[in-house]
Amino acid sequence: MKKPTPRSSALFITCASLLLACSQTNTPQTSTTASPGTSPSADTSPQGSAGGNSNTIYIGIGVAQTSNVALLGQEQVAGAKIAEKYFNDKGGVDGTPIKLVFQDTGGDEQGAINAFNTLINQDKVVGIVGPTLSQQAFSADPIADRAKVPVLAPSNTAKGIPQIGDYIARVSAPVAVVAPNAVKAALKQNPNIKKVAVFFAQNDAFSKSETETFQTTVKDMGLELATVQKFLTTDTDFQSQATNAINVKPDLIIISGLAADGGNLIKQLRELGYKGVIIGGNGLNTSNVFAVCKALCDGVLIAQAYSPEYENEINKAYREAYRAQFKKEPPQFSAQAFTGVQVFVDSLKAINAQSKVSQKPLAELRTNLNQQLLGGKYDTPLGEISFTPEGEVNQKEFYVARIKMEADGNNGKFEFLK
Ligand code: 1QQ
Repeated sequence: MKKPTPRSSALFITCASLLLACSQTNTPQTSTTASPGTSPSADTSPQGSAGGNSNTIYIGIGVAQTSNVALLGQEQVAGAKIAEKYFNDKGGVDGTPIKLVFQDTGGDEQGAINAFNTLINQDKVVGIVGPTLSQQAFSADPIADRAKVPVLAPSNTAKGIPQIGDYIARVSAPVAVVAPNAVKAALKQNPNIKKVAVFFAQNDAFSKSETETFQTTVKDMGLELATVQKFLTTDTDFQSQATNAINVKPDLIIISGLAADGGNLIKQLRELGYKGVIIGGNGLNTSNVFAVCKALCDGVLIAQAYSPEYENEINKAYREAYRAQFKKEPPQFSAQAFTGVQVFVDSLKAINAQSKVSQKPLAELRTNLNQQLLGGKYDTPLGEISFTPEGEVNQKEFYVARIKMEADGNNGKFEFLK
């Protein structure tokens, strides 16, 4: 298994220091994660067999392994790999191992479309966990839906994702239920907050959806929405928008964007002298922003759909495995990717109890799997979850964390608020 540290530091150098180069979307590369010869596209199993061959079940992981979006996607790869080992150590699907097939989506729509097509047609996976962004899901998911391949969105939180089609469900709770928790926490921290400035990335579907929720929440809570500033996820210079916002003297600034842009915006707001509370949205929900805003990330509030401290057996096992490998607490995006793999595995086991998964034609198995997963209940690292018939996740517990940076700005962590 690849060591995570060199990979993440390489990513940091590429993405955090060379933001301009990195913000251009890379052409997706063939995954280096599926080792040559074991990739299902290279195996000799008969066409149409059950998501691989009778000895292995293939599950697709189509997330961002390159581009700035990999700041989020690399955490998904980590969570999915922990799930693969965890479930295979437990016997896979009643003795048949699972194998994850990784296809890099890069950061844009075309990359996600290419990865999904490869997973569906070449790798012949039973289902797909992916893509990373809602912006990608709105383009790639319809392809899986038309091919009748179940998709579990591990991190797509925009409004409208489960409604893309019958084969699309998500384990990532929508912004509409997660984001308002951060505004409540900000008011608890500072009850004198009155004026709010909101920022959002206008070229990203998730950011547009999340800002709608934030703006509605602000108004519903009787706060003044003093200004709304727009930017692009590819921007690195926020001087004019930051100055516009600071000029209205806000007590709270709320940012809906992604990790590199969001981190830079926080940094520039603080450098320009803003001292009030900052809320970051889900796109900033990664310790990879620490390298961008360093000590200036300190204090930022971010709502969470996962807590490492959640008490159940599977979270304990997942948390231990993650900490052993990465020497830090597991992040939300890893937990959600783990959960996506888990829902597929648990559902495959339930199907297998009725009739042998390994003997089903692939098309039939994909359809059975979609029906089965929508009807189940799952005890996951996110807590107990289930789905509405449309594929929306039912989840009970949400949290808010505050970024705590060490004074030198080199290390930090998410502290969960009580
Ligand atoms: C979405 C998101 C992103 C921030 C996930 C990485 O929530 O695109 O829906």
